[in-house]
Amino acid sequence: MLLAGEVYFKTIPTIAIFRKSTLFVRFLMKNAALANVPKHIDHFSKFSPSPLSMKQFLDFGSTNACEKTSFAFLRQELPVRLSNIMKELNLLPDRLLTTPSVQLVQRWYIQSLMEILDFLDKSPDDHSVLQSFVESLETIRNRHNDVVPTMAQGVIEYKDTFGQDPVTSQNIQYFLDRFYMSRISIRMLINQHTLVFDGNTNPAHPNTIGCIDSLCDVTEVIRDAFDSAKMLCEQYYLGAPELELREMNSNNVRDPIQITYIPSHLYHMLFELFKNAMRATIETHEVSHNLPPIRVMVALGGEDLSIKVMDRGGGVPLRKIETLFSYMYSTAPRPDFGDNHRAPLAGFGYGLPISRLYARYFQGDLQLYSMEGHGTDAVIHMKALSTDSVERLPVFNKTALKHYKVNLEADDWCVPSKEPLDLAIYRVAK
Ligand code: W6P
Repeated sequence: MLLAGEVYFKTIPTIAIFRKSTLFVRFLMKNAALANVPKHIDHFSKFSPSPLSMKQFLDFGSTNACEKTSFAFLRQELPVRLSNIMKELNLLPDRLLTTPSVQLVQRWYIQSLMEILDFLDKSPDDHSVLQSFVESLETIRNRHNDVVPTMAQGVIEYKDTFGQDPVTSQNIQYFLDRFYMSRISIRMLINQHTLVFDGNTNPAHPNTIGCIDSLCDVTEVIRDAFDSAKMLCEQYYLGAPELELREMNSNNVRDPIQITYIPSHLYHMLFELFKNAMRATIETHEVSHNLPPIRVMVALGGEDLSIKVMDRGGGVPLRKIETLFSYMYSTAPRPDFGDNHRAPLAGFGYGLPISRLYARYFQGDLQLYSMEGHGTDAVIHMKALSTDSVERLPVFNKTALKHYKVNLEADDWCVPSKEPLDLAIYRVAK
């Protein structure tokens, strides 16, 4: 192929030769860069990611820090976070790693890593460098928009070929929880940098820096999320339960409940919980005329801010609660919703496990307490103090590595037998 090209060059005008050869040189350089990627991943994965606190995020957006500082931090920290998780991606079982979907995601990560590494030898004092950095981050963010559905497709491809079993499900759960947490954190860094340094401040929200609101009005977000879920619910079911909201600010009963938080993350979690609560309520009260309301309790203490969403939707047996958070058991091929069959309100995709990751990302949690026969309480716990709100990040180390090694040892809990034990064989002669 190369020889044929050389022969061809001789017969075409000089300008075309020049163009062809630059393209060829670029092709060679791109491949050289690609060949060095594993070395870079090895290098950057030796560093632990540096978790940021809410205060540090806010400082990057105020007078304490400047774009140059943020640039210098990100061109190191983004490769560290990318490389740490790329190491784990590489440890997935071959049967999953080699699916077309997972291969595609892996190429996106490699491409994005290379684009950021390009900035390592550039000067933070050059204004055009800072500008093209913002543009690169925006390109990278868009490239990774569909990571979640693409990985879900990979899991479907795996299930179609190999079926599902508890061990694989557990391994996929371990990996995807860490992978999506890493993704949430990387997008957070990118969003903060691009929002803060695109030159516009948001006059409607003077308390916001990037996507963080230092006075996030929790009650307002609850009402917004409820109203959106209610609109969807009314479209599907021609009715929706009402909201009954109570709040308790133990610090000062009269004060509104406000914390430093990312309103979009809180909205995402609440919207998901409300959709589930509404679906359960409607589906267990179809015949009855009055639906029991969804009751929400918000409590602010000295350490925690908790939100409990209570439905009377019949509940879920304890055995099935874990599967609500399972990536393997909750991925089904998206049904082809025709004109008169719409997507169900809730229960498809990764809504709950990813909502739990949003809660955990800043040291909180999301838990379900259900009573089959009655209803479900879903609780979001968040840190009330911005000093406690620090990113919770996966790190690739020996402990993580162990999780990817096949464990052939027997479990340390008995497997319950399906057959009742025949006590006759233990009967002793008198
Ligand atoms: C249910 C199942 C569920 C999941 C998440 C939140 C609320 C509910 N209610 O029945």
